[in-house]
Amino acid sequence: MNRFFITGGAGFIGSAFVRLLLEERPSCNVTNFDALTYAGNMDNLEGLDKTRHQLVQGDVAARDSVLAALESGTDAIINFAAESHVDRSILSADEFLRTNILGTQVLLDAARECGVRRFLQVSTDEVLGSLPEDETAYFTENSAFAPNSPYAASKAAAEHLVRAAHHTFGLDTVVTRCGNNYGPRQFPEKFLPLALSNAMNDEPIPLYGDGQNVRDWIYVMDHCRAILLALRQGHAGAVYNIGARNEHRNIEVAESLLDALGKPRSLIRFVKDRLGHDRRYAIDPSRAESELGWRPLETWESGLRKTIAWYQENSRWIERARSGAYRDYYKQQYGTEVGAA
Ligand code: NAD
Ligand code: TDX
Repeated sequence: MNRFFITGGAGFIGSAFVRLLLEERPSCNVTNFDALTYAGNMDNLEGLDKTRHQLVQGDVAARDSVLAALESGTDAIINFAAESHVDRSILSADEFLRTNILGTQVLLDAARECGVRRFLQVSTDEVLGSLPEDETAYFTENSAFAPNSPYAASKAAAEHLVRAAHHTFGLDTVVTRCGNNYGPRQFPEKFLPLALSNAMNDEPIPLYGDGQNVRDWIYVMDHCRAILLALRQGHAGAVYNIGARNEHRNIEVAESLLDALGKPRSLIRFVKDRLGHDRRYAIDPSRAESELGWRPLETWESGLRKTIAWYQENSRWIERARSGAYRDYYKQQYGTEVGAA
């Protein structure tokens, strides 16, 4: 495989994947198809080899734009494009349905029409709902779907459409389902970069509810390496759960960040809980480990160290991300201004 059509490649995970691909495959060519929404960031593409990477601004739900950008001879579509933030889906779900569901179907149709060899859907553990706080319960590839937020429901619908394209039309598809990513270039609406950027500025960290919800954290490049392996070695029609066996309660994450920055734990503020807040996510990645030979390279400690260092060295990136429309969203979500101590 040498010609890749990557959607959402200006976002957090997509841009990390483009970087990895250009490094790992010196002769590959990447079309990066991205609508450049609030979450798409040209800064994320700085320094990439322009001779092998072309950004095309376009909407995955617009059939004509997708077909115009998708060149014949494309080997694989990797679909990262999505509205990705749960809290925004609770405020308004329309864009989630359009991008995440209609957009996925448009891409599946285009893949068939243009003879693309493989379609990889980047999905999420959230399609499986919430686990009890019992450490022996894990999400497997056979767990039942139980999406609880509009975001999760839209990603579940997208997965069903991918499954249907494989079953009905024989399209070669692979689905990867990952947990909570963290690392460089994550938009500071998500918990970890929000907590980190607030703490760096001596601003409070808003913790929803009792702060005891559990997430299974993975360093973004480990997720991207798993996607690359699934693309190359995954079975047609298969689903792979990707997780680093790294569960932490939200309060522990906040405390780890504050301790690493030498900031007081008094910066933690308990705020109103998220509606329908899933209690625990935990992934069993055995299939990815045995079939793909995948293992995470970063520990929680090394991943956090790299992430904190990146945000400390890239204050201009954070300032730009925390300006403009972000300020309106922050006020609506938290009832306080960005920067309010
Ligand atoms: P992100 O919000 O940082 O980036 C999304 C990208 O998609 C942006 O560049 C945006 O401009 C683009 N986009 C949005 N709507 C579009 C449209 N209509 N047409 C074309 N491009 C559009 O998201 P992320 O955190 O990088 O997540 C990437 C993918 O991984 C998503 O599909 C998400 O559901 C999935 N995922 C994310 C996580 C996580 O922890 N962030 C975990 C598991 C799965
Ligand atoms: O201000 C906050 N305070 C807080 O306590 C925010 C934004 C979040 N939280 C909590 C909610 C969650 O329990 O932190 C946890 C993580 O929240 P998010 O970063 O919003 O992630 P989550 O809802 O778990 O979903 C993420 O993982 C799966 C991604 O955003 C999804 O795109 C991915 O599919």
